[in-house]
Amino acid sequence: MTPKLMQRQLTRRHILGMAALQTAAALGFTRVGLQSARAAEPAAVESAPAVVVGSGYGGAVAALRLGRAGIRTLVLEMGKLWNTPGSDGKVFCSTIAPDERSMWFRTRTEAPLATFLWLDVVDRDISPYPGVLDRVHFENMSVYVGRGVGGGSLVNGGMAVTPPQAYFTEQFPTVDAAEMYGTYFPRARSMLGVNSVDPAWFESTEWYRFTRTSRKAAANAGLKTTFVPNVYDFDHMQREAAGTAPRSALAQEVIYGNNHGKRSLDKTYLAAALGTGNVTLHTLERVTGISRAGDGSWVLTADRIDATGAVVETKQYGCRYLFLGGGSLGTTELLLRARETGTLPELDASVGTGWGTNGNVMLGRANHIWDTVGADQSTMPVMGIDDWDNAANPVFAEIAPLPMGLEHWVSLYLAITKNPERGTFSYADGSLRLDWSAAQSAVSVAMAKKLFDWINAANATIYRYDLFGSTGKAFADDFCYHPLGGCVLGKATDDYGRVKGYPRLYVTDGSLVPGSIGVNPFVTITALAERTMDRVLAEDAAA
Ligand code: FAE
Repeated sequence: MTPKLMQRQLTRRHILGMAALQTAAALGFTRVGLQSARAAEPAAVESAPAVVVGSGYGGAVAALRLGRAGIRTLVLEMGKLWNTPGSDGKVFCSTIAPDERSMWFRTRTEAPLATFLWLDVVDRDISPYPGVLDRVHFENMSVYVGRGVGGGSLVNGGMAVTPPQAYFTEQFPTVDAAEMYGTYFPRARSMLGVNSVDPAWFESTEWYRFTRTSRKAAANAGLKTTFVPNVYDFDHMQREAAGTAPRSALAQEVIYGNNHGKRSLDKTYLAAALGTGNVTLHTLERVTGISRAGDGSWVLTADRIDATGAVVETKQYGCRYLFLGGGSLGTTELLLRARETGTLPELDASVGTGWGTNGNVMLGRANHIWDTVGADQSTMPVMGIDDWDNAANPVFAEIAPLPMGLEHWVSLYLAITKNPERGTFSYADGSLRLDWSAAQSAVSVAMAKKLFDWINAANATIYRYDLFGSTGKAFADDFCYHPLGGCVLGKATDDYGRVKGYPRLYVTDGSLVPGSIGVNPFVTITALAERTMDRVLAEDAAA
């Protein structure tokens, strides 16, 4: 096949995959595949050569590469397929008017910024529903994760950052960095649809005034800022600004989903995976158990839930190859449960260890009255303060939006610090526990504080104490966006994500990353998954 013909075919298949996702959503199917686009609901696939758990970055890469290799694959995702408009004509709700679609089975939203001027004006009462954003609570840390076809890609800020090679090598000493930076990072960026804001538009548009104001404050402190690519389509964003395209990033949409513009995984990897014709997707099915049959094949138990969260069916699936892409929390929980309940007793002792928050800390600064941030703010971050090379206090701080539709003079940041602390998961009494102390979070806070004390001193500004609850704290030290680790590459698995002790069981998601990667993590997770799939398909397909 000529490259041109191949490209045309792939595009056609990609379009078929998108059509399958759309048709299935419109008809309310919980099973999606090319068959369901053509005919009525297909027969259930109860066994397949390969099963993928979860449809975030790790799961989506696995599904596409298996499908392209001609291997019939079933993807099980506990969240919904987000493609059907609600009564307001929109698939997702905005951050300022959240409804039941916003959060995973809650009676009230739990936004990262809990208060404004110490007032409880941000969160709203909602009806329980399989909404798109979850906040999973542990004793001293809560973790935000996406739920739905596309996982975290549905709710994240789209920042598509490749880590500095030196730090990647520090974190993954046994991985060939030249191959990662020469092959897998470029492949991941291209597949994810990474692009960059036009610098001229950035300098002139009201929508990024907030970023320019933060850049000025950093420059006053002698600090370097850097543009950061994103998967949001910046041509679309410019058309939003011009009034020629429907608004999403410019309409306060992000953590509860974007109705337009964002190249989330359902538009990229997953559409292409379904387009191969070999991949079927079941939604609202939560895998609860993994065991091994006598012939060495895998047996999965899954609960199918309805929109109220009630379990309507408990199903069993069989497969020869099992890929875990449930994310740092989801995959670690499944493996720990299997080890502790004795269904996979040989799992390595390191399963559940090496977990970190990527050093996440959120904070706000109060600008002077003349340093406005603008009432109009794009929800897609495009710049970071890059002080990672400062060996005494390495920090990379994303300049985050706070789009409230009014001027509030707040500069918001998500700092990624080089916190060496690691947490450990355990599984007892049917639930996952995280051993992570407030003192471990305090390490991240101290590093963020050092950088931002410096910025405040250089600008004669102060922190905002009104954003993270009524206690008046300046640093959000009790939640993270970047859970990493729990099933670390080279420890719980071999150097390619093959789980130790169990042939044909693989991990492809953020649980492989040892707690920290120094930048926003999804490009790294995607690139590592691409590397794993290349190796596994070349070596294990006949196993
Ligand atoms: P993930 O994307 O979480 O996917 C796991 C999937 O598995 C989910 O769809 C789950 O519902 C599903 N699942 C879990 N357990 C089960 C089970 N037992 N049965 C069936 N399904 C299951 O995993 N990162 C960036 O690089 N740039 C950003 O700008 C950025 N912003 C963020 C903003 C927010 C608000 C949040 C929450 C995260 C952000 N992140 C960002 C982090 C990023 O989204 C995250 O690292 C990746 O999504 C992790 O990818 P995984 O494949 O590990």
